[in-house]
Amino acid sequence: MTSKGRVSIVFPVLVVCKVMLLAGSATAAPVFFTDFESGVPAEFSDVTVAVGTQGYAGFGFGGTFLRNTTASSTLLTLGNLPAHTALGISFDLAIIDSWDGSTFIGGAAPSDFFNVRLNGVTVFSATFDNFFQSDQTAPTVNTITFGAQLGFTGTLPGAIFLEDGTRIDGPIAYVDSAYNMGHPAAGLSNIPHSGNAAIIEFFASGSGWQGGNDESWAIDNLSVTLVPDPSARSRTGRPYPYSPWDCRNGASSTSLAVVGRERYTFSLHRSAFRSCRCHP
Ligand SMILES: [Ca+2]
Ligand SMILES: [Ca+2]
Ligand SMILES: [Ca+2]
Repeated sequence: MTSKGRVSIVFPVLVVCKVMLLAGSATAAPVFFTDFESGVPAEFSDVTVAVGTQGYAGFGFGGTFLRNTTASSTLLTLGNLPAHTALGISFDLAIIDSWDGSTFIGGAAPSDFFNVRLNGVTVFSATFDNFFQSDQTAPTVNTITFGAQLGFTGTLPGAIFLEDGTRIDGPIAYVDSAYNMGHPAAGLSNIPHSGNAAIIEFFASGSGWQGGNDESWAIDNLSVTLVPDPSARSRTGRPYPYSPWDCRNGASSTSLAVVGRERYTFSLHRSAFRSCRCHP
C-alpha cells in the first residue's frame, strides 16, 4: 500500500472519531466487552467456566456464556482506567432452574439472591424466582424471557408451591429465565466511581440458594462503560478523552502516554488506531 493509500483509508476514520467524541464528551464509552464466544477473557477470575448456552442461544446469548453453579464469586478486574466520574455495568443474566425468590410461593427453598459488587460495595442485590415473578424483588421490566425450558437439567424430584400455599410434589423439569441487566431498572448503568481500578463481583447468595444443577446463573454480552471526567486533560492539553487511542477498549496509562506524542504515534500505532472503537 502506498502512503497516499494510507491517508485515504485512515483519515476519514480520524474525522469520524473526532466528531463522535466531541459531540458526546460526557457520554459513557465502553472500556470492556465480551460475549465469551472466544472463551473467557483474562480479566476474569475465581469461577470462570464457559459453557454452551443450550436454549439461551435463541435469546441473544450466542453459543457460549460464563456459567457459575457455585456460591463462589466470578470476578472481573479492570485496571488503568482513564479518568471518569461514573461507571456502568451491562450484561445479560441467565437465571437457570429452580430459583425460589423471596418466599415459599413457587419454590420450596427461598430465598435466592443474585448480587453485584463494585470494589466491595453492593450495587445490585435482589431475589429471582423462576416460578412466580411476583415473588422476586428483582425488576421484571427488563425480562428477556421468563419460565421457558431452556435446558441445563433433566427432570428432577422436587416440589412447587402455588400462590395459595398448596404444595405439589413430583418430578419437575425446572424452567429458566433471562434479564437485561443493562436496563436502567437494574440500576447499574450510572454508578458513581472515579478510581483507576474496578473489581466487579458477581455471586449468588441466600438461605435457600442451592447451586449445582438445582440453581445456577450465567452472564453474557457484558460491557463496562465509563463517563469521562470533563475536567481531565490529555497530555496534549485537549479535553479527555480526545484521542482515538483514548477511546479504544482497555485504555491504559500506556495509551495516555501515546496521546502526549500523538503527532508521532499516529503512524506508529496505525494498526491500533484503525481498530479503535469510537462510541458517542
Ligand atoms: Ca455469548
Ligand atoms: Ca432448566
Ligand atoms: Ca432456592
